[in-house]
Amino acid sequence: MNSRTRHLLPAGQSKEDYPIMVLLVDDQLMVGEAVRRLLASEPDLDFHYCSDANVAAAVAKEMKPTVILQDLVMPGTSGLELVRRYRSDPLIRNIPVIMLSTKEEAATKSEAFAAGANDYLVKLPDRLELTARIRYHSRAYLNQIQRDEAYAALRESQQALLNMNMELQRIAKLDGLTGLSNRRYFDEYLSAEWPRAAQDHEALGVLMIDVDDFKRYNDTYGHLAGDEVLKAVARTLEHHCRPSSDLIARFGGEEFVFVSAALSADGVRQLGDTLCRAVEALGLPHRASRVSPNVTISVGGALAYPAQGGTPMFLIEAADKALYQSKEAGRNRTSV
Ligand code: GH3
Ligand code: MG
Ligand code: MG
Ligand code: MG
Repeated sequence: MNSRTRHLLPAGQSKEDYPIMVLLVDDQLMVGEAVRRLLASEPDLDFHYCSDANVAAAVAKEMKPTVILQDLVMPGTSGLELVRRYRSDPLIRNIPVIMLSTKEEAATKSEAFAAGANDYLVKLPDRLELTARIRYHSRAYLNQIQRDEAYAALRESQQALLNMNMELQRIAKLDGLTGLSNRRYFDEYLSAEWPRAAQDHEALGVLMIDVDDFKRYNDTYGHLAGDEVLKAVARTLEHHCRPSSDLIARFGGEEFVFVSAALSADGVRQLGDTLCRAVEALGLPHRASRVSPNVTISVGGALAYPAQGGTPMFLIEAADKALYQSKEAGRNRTSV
């Protein structure tokens, strides 16, 4: 039983134990008594009576009957007007309405159906016919609620699947340790950025970033401490990444890669220097390092103009060569 049915039926009721509930709206108390007597011998029918047209809609909303027997001619608000009122209220608009009237003209009946009535009986109807129609309309109504409920549950589970799918797609792009984009997403991103930059006649800058003497770090402080260093370095690199033009990813192991569509060759070098200084300034002790008492990185940068040809792979290889030069030249520096 979901929220939808709970709001259509009174609290705590399920469809199975929900009796057929009849609400008679008729200004004549004698009619009210007569219908009560007609239905008294039907144990599955729960009878309620309202003589005041002004409160009928409110009573229906409160009671949520499975069928409304609606008098046609009432002082003040007419029966047709009341039917229209039920139909305009989302909480009760689907409750079936059987019109009760002394009028037998086809035109009157036609008008009642046009206003939204489901059925029309001439007063006072025969007990067998009245109860048959009450049961028929109530059952149809309760079945409709059940279909709505099943449909809502289906929609809910479809939405849950969609959400799960979106979450999986998001996670599939991320590196588990650092939360940065992973290698797979980096490759995808660069393959898409390349033709985009070619079309816009923009340059693409790539910086390969590698933690210095990291094997020695692990050997000295342990692999778990090494993981913490990778996370701290990742946060620092991420800090310099502008989402509108840049992507920072974990390339693999202790290597990261930065790609930017907003850099000149000078910009690549400056960004590399900034990143080197920022990581060293973290002050993460590295007593086994041959470079510095703190953890440092080396950076290799390269710039390409995709409009002039080439491939993303050449750009990465160029940055990798520059990184090798930084390592050769003593580490904790940038080469372009
Ligand atoms: P260099 O300055 O030349 O880069 O020396 P290096 O020791 O950093 O380079 P090397 O390639 O010899 O070693 C890289 C080390 O990074 C070895 C490997 O165990 C470690 N490493 C790679 N991935 C991880 C990781 O996810 N966590 C930890 N703690 N260590 C990692
Ligand atoms: Mg009347
Ligand atoms: Mg390495
Ligand atoms: Mg290294």
